[in-house]
Amino acid sequence: MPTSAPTAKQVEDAYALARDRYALLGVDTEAALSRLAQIPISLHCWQGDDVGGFESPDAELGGGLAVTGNYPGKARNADELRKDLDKAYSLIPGKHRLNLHAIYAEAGGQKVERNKLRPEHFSRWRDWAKQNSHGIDFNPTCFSHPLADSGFTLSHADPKVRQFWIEHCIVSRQIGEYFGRELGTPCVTNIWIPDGYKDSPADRKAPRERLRDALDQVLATKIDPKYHLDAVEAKLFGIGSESYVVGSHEFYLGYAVTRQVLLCLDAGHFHPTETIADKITSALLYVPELLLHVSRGVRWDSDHVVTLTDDLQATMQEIVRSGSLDRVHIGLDFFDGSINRIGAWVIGTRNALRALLMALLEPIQQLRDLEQAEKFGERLSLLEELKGLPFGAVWDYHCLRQNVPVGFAYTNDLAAYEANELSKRS
Ligand code: RNT
Ligand code: ZN
Repeated sequence: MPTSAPTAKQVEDAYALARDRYALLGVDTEAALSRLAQIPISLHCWQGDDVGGFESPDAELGGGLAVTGNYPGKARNADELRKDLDKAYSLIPGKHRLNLHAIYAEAGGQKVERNKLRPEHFSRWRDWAKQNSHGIDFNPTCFSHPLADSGFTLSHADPKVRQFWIEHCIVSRQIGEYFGRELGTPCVTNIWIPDGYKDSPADRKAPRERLRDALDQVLATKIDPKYHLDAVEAKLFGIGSESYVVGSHEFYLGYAVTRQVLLCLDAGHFHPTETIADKITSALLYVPELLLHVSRGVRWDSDHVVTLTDDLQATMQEIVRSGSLDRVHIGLDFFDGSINRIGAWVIGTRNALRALLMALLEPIQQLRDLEQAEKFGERLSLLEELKGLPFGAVWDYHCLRQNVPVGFAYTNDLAAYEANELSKRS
C-alpha cells in the first residue's frame, strides 16, 4: 500500500506556522536549517552487508560482533553496496560521508593480505566518492581473520601476530591519508580492536602495555591533519570479552589525551545506564576532537538501528549547546540484518539528523539566562514545553527543500528498490 506524501503546499504552510512559533522564542528556523544542511553524517558501509566485507564470500564475522536476521537482498559485492548506498543517500537530506572498513577492499579477485593493502585497492571507492561528493572515513579491520581468532590483535603476546596487526593499522592510515588527499576532506581513521578475555584474567596490565606500545608504533608517522585524523575507540565488554577488554575507556581516554588523537565514543560501549552525552564536554577539554559512533544498545551493545531516543537527543544537544559541531565527527555504527538494510541506514541517519535539528532549534540563550538567574523551575518548564513545539514541520520542510521524500513516503522508494533490485539477488 503506497503512502502518499503531503503536498508541497501542506509542508510549506505547516512550516510557516512553525517558523513563527519558534520565532516567539527567539529561534531562527532558517539559521537552524542552513546549519543542519552543512553537517555530514558518516554512514557505515557495514550496515549494507552485515559486516561481511569482500575478502571471501564465506567470511565469518569475528571479534565478538554479531548480526542477526537474514532479510533478503544483502549486497554481495562492492558495486551492489555502492548502489545500495546511493539509494540510501537519495532518501536522506544533505551531503554525507561514507565510513569504510578495510575488508571492503577491491583487489580485483586477488587475495591481498591485510598488512599489504594499498590505496589502489580502494581506487574504485575513491572514484565513486569523488563523483558523488562523499568524504570517506576509514577503519582497519582487526577481526574476522585467522590471526584474530585467539581474541587478541594489537595486544597479542606473540610479537609476530602483533606485528601483523601493527602493519595492518599502518597501511590503513596510509589509505586514510590517500582518501583525505584525493577527496579534499580529512579522513578519520578509527582503530577498534576486540582484544579481551571471556573470563577474569590473571594479568590485566601486560596486554595494556603492549597495546600502548603497538599504538605508538602505528601512529609513529605523523600525517597532516588536513588529510587525515586518527581516532581510537574504547569498549566496556564484548561477546567473548565479558570480563576484560584491553582497550577500556580509561585506557583510551588516557591514550587520546597523551597522544592528542581523537577519542571515539560509541554509544553502545558503556554501562547500560551510562550515556555518552555527558562525556562530550569533558573529553573535549583534553582531546583535539571527537568521533561518535551513534548506535543504540538494547540491554547490551546490541547495535540496534538508531531511533529518536532521549539518549540521542541529549548527545546532539550537548554538541550543539557547547558549540562543538566543528570538533565532533558524527558516524553511525549499527547493523541489522532483519529489516531492509537500506531502510536501516535511512531510519538511523534521518534520526541522527532529526535529533540535531531539535538541538539546533533550542532557545539556548534563554535557557542559559534562566540557569544563570537560578530559575531552575522555569528552565525545566521551557525544556518540557520545547518537546511539544512543531519541530516535525521544520524537518518536513527541510526534506522538501533538500529534495528527498517527506516523512514516511520514503518507504515507497524502498519498496520499489526492493522489487526492482534486492529481490533479484539470490
Ligand atoms: C565494535 C565497535 C566497532 C565496530 C565496527 C564494525 O564494538 O563498535 O566500531 O562496530 O568497527
Ligand atoms: Zn563502534
